[in-house]
Amino acid sequence: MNSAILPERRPSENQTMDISPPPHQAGAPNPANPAGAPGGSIQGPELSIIVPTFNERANVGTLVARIEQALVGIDWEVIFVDDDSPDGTAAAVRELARADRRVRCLQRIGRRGLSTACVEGMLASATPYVAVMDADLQHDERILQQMLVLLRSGEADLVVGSRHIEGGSIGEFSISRARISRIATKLARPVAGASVSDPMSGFFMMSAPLFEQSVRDLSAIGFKILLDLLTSVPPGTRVCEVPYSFGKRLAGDSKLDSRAAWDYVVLLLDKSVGRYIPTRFLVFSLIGAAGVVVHMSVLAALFKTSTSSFLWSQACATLVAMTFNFALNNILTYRDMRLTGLGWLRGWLTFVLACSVGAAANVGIAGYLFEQNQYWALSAVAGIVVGAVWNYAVTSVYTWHAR
Ligand SMILES: Nc1nc2c(ncn2[C@@H]2O[C@H](COP(=O)(O)OP(=O)(O)OP(=O)(O)O)[C@@H](O)[C@H]2O)c(=O)[nH]1
Ligand SMILES: [Mg+2]
Repeated sequence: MNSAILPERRPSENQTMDISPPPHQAGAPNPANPAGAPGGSIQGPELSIIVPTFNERANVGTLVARIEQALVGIDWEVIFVDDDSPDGTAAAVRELARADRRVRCLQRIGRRGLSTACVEGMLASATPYVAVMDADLQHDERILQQMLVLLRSGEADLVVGSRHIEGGSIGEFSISRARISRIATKLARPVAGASVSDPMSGFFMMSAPLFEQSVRDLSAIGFKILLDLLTSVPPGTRVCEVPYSFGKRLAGDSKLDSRAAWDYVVLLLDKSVGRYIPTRFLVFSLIGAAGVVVHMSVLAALFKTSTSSFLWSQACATLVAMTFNFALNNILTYRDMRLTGLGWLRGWLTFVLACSVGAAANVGIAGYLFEQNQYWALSAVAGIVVGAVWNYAVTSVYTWHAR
């Protein structure tokens, strides 16, 4: 078992320092893990196990049976959070729930997302301790007892199931996946800001009060809820790691794909620079910069290699670059509110209109500043910043209806 105390973090916008518990002293009551919380006054279960599911029908029965075996003597419940899986996972869970009141199903319609599923599952529980584990039996349920003991004793506020400490292993990862996992873990460590060896783990247990203190700081983007939590818990939080071997998926398919990789990049951005600049704005600006390259390529192709006039080439290049920017923003920046069908067309139109005004503002401001100070580069940058902020602000409201 490894343990670490999370260092001080720079408070993010909506984090107040007042709620931070002092570092826990052995023998003293720990505010993040109140002594006696699991004691006699608790009538309901002591531990909720949150299991996010998407197309895991074939695994849920075995998982419940294994949890039952592993948690003999502990009052537990399991909350499956299912995103309306087409394979009927929610129905299978309800079938189990009819025979066992410890099994619950939270079915979300029209939603996807592992992190948000975990957060909403934890919010649906009322137990003093909550755990998160996958449905496909890759997480070893036999360490749940040990995790709970560490929380009960006050030795830890958050216990991570780790594949990277002595006694743990990544199991039968292919060489390429092991390499990707190593790189992702390296990228995560500075962001997590703690000496946790497996911040990418999806298997952990924590005290409910600690979750309540952290939930409003979570990004809840993508797959990596533990990394998100590690950067959101108050300073002084005690983190322990318990080793386990990552198993083979019992049945069903992996949901790890390129979208999960992109979500991971966005989560890292959100947890680092996102404290200072909105992550969506950052991605929007990067795509805008890529749009400049597209614009120049189209302009060069039309103007240099055909008989098109400069103005006509410039107009075509502008429209192509705007369409490119819109399409990419729709796929990446606003992945969670992607427009399709007629909505896509309407969105494109509002985007082009908004960005045309943005371009006029850009040129107007840059021109005015240049007249005033003659610093051409500075004037141009100021124009670009104003145009980008305008484009972002207006399209977020009128194109994607983001709140
Ligand atoms: N509710 C919900 N659960 C999800 C979603 N995506 C994945 N899951 C669940 O999250 C858990 C982890 O997903 P996996 O596909 O097993 O990811 P992984 O374990 O990192 O990858 P593999 O080793 O390939 O299995 C599983 O229980 C999935 O069913 C989602 O969008 N919504
Ligand atoms: Mg899995």
